[in-house]
Amino acid sequence: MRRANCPSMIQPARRCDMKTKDIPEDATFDEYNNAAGGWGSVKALGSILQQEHVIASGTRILMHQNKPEGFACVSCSWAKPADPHLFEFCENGAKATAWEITRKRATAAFFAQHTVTEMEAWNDLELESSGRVTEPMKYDAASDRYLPVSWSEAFDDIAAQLRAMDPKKVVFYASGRASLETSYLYQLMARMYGTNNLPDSSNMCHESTSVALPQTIGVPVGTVTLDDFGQTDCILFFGHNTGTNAPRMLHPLEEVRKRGVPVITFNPLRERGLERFVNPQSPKEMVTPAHTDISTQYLQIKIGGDSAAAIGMAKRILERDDKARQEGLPRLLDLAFIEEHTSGFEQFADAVRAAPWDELERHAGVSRAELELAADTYAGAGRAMLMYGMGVTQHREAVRTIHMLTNLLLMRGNIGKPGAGICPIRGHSNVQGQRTVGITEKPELVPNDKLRALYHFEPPMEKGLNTVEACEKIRDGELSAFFMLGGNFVRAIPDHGVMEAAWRKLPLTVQVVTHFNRSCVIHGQTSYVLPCLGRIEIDRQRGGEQAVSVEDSTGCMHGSRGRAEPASPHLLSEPAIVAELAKRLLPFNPQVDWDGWVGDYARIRDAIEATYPDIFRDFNARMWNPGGFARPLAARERQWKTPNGRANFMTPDGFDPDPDMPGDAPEVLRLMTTRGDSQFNTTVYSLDDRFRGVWGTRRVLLMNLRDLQQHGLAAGDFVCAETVSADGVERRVPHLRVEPFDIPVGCVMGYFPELNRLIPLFHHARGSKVPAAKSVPIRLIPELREPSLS
Ligand SMILES: Nc1nc2c(c(=O)[nH]1)N[C@H]1C(S)=C(S)[C@@H](COP(=O)(O)OP(=O)(O)OC[C@H]3O[C@@H](n4cnc5c(=O)[nH]c(N)nc54)[C@H](O)[C@@H]3O)O[C@H]1N2
Ligand SMILES: Nc1nc2c(c(=O)[nH]1)N[C@H]1C(S)=C(S)[C@@H](COP(=O)(O)OP(=O)(O)OC[C@H]3O[C@@H](n4cnc5c(=O)[nH]c(N)nc54)[C@H](O)[C@@H]3O)O[C@H]1N2
Ligand SMILES: [Mo]
Repeated sequence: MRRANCPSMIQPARRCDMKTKDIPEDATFDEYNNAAGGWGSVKALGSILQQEHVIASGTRILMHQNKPEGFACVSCSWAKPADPHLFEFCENGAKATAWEITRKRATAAFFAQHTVTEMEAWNDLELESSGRVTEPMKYDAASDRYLPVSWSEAFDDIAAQLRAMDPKKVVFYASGRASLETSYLYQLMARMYGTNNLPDSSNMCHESTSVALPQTIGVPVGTVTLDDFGQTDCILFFGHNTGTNAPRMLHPLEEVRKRGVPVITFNPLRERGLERFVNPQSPKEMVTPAHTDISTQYLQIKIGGDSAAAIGMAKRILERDDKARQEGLPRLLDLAFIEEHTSGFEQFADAVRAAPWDELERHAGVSRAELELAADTYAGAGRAMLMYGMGVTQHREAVRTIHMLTNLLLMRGNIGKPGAGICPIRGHSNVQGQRTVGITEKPELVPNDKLRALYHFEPPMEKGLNTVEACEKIRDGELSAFFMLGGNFVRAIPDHGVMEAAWRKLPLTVQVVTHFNRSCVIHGQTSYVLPCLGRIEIDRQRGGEQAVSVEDSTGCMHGSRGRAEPASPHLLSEPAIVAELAKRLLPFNPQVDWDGWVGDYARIRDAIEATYPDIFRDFNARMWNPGGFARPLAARERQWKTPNGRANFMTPDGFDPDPDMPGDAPEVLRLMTTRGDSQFNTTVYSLDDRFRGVWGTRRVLLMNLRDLQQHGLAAGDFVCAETVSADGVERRVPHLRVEPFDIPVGCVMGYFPELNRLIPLFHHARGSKVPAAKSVPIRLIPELREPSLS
């Protein structure tokens, strides 16, 4: 591309003296013209099985994925149908499986070869490519290496250190992968120890949902189940990259589309999976050029434009409804529903009527005509569902946006009837379930009476720390220990520059993991890495082979039985790790039979049922129901567990999606940090992002051609990205290649976690404290090229 010489060109605030070097030059960019799924998926599946050396075993194991008596996929949390396909897994689920059952091993010999300082220079892919950790390890400062340690020594020391600490200064984090059984034991241990410091990955993910929905419809989770797909007349789809992050959902979407049902998508990027899909399981589609068009209307809104888009649609519906009323025609609003079930409608409607169209268009980044068309399609549908992902939840005003999306549904009575509802698409395979069984920092969400009665202890009633609050305390040197049940916390959180430095000062860090990752490299003063069985592995305990259970995005609980031989004979299961620590940490309590629980997980499920009888009735029997069993959800029955007992319309208190974004500075761009096709969160399988045509690099910023030209940049140039913030902290990521992309003007896309250094810790959602990873104000500083590279 030629360097444009544009008169209105933005002059960089200052030049960067940084020179671009050490950049692998094998990165390529193209336009991906194929559909999602199809032969591209089959090819990708073959290469990951080969990469992890598990072609034969992987293929055998995959046949059990998401099947009755098989294992629940460790990748996304999408629903598992009662009548699974022959291959009830997607390309990315298969990648996650291959990664877990890999033949690569990070043994004691591996750790003897590499100092931790040396591994600090490794990227996420290089770190986790070391394979499965095979035995417990402890950091040794003298040799700067992780050395093997026995399980009992590790548990004794961790317990002794924790006992000497103030429980309020200890955090028990969980990533959303651990089973219901592990999660229940984990929260119980933390509470008996004396803390509600139980943040989980949901604090970086759908906590905006867990805050917003109880206020509007009185439930913390979505109301849609798989059955609703068969009965819906319209789907509104906000801020989710389905082809990559929940590909199995493309099957019900495909079925919906085959019935001619409209799907209206709101996303700054034209995500391939939401445009075209070839079902790899359909022989006909695989051998013909056939594909299914998923979206019938695609609104390429600006980053953060969702509230304005929803209000614009609501405005159109009100305008048409007002007219219908005057003319005595059928109304667009579901007046009976609004009257009988809701509160706050008039105030909401007044605010929407008063919202100026030009403001809405400016914030949404799409035209009034586009919003009106979307509204008309929606209003023409009897039953509609609304789905959304991180494009909605990871914003400063995410809670307000979810309120606005819910308003849109309530206007037409689209909650609590078949084929209708709201569907937050959760991330981790059991992130919703962990919250259900008590992993939360909010004591009011816990059945404390039940815990008291069952275990004869006084649960702590003081609010615990969520993810951002825990980070603030670590930054300020106020915490003593951080225990991680899964996850790669240090890498997943914002503000790497500030947080990595602070993390090293923590007296104790403990990580229960399958793979060595950056949070093991950036460690506390005493640091343990405790390797556990993965969910795909056979879990043998005293009472025989054990099964676990998870809750999917649609509130259905499923059993899961591991099928692969464990990666090492020295691994412990997650319930065993929690129980062994709890036994040493807590005073003896005859009400709590840690050993009995670990010997037979069915007894943990009995305890879960005793604690949550409404949700988990007949748990042990029903967990094997085909399709799982659904938790009761009041909103589905049009019962509203809100403070006022009604479904609540929420009045918008503004349209601006991001108070941190300087409105009058044209050089400031709005950055979304998002996932590529070859990663599961911070686990990076390869450097490619097939659907976006990015190959061989993750150090890239994709931007509108006009922005490139305005910045005097050409495709392939390198820049340093710098956060615009007033707190005086310099946040920069150098050596990023810029490429033109189909994205609205002013918006930029880049990858998580490489760009997390740019997100200030204070830049989080009002109300839910989810880091606002999708709207970071940045400016670009051009880099000089090394003569050899130019
Ligand atoms: N293969 C794979 N599967 C996964 C994961 C993974 O890493 N890999 N991670 C799991 C987890 S924990 C989670 S939380 C989910 C995440 O799944 P997603 O919710 O899809 O998360 P992201 O990959 O961050 O993609 C965000 C999407 O929102 C869009 N977007 C960004 N900003 C906006 C905005 O302002 N408005 C709108 N309307 N759209 C916007 C982006 O273009 C992108 O399509 O996936 C889960 N499944
Ligand atoms: N900028 C930006 N930041 C983000 C996001 C974003 O979109 N943008 N998304 C946020 C979201 S939604 C999330 S959920 C977080 C998640 O971010 P992460 O913490 O990265 O998520 P995980 O996939 O849980 O963590 C990966 C690690 O889990 C360990 N692991 C894998 N399987 C198991 C197991 O069975 N048991 C145990 N104990 N450990 C296991 C492996 O060692 C692996 O290194 O990142 C958040 N951070
Ligand atoms: Mo997530």
